Amino acid sequence: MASSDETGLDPADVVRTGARVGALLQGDATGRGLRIGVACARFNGNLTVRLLEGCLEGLAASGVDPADVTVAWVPGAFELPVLARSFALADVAYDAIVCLGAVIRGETGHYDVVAGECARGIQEVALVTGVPVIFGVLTCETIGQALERSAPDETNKGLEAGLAAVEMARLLGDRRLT
Ligand code: INI
Repeated sequence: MASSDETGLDPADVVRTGARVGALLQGDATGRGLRIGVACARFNGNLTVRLLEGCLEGLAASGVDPADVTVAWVPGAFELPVLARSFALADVAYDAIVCLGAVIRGETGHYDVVAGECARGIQEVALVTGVPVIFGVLTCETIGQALERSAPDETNKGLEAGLAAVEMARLLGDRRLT
C-alpha cells in the first residue's frame, strides 16, 4: 500500500496551480481567536484519551487559547453526532468541532452500525449546520492498530483532527466563502 509520504500533496504544486487561477483558498494553522468544541467518547477511553491528548496538543500548537476549547464526553461513538449538533447550534459560536472515538471491529458485533452511523451523523451535522465537524474516530480491525494510530507522536489521529479543525475553521472563515 502507498504511504502518505508517497501520495501527499507537494506544497510546490499548490503554488504552481494557484498561479493559474483567479483565487486560491486554503486554510492555515492560525488558531488564535478560534473557539473549538471537542466531543470525546468514553467507550475505549484508554484509547480516546490518547486522541484527546493529541488533539489538545495540536490546538495549542496552532495557537488556540485553551480557554477557548470546550471538551464534552459522551458514552460512545454512536452519541458523538448529537453532541456535535449541540455544539454547532450553541449560542457560543464554535468555529469547528472535533469528534473523537474508537470503534474496533474485533471488539463488537455491531461495528458496522456504530462506525457507519457515527460517520454518517457527523457528516450530516457538518453539512446541515455549515460548521466543520472533524472525524477523529478510529475505525480499526484490532486494538493494536488503534494503539498505533493514537501513539503520542506526530501520527496521532487526534493531533491530525485538531489541526484539521483549525484549517477548516480558517478556510470557512475566509470572506470569499461567507
Ligand atoms: N462505542 C464506541 O465508541 N466504540 C465501540 O467499539 C463500541 N462497540 O464496540 O460497541 C461502542 N459501542 C457503544 C455505542 O457507541 C453507544 O454508546 C451505545 O450503543 C449506547 O447508545
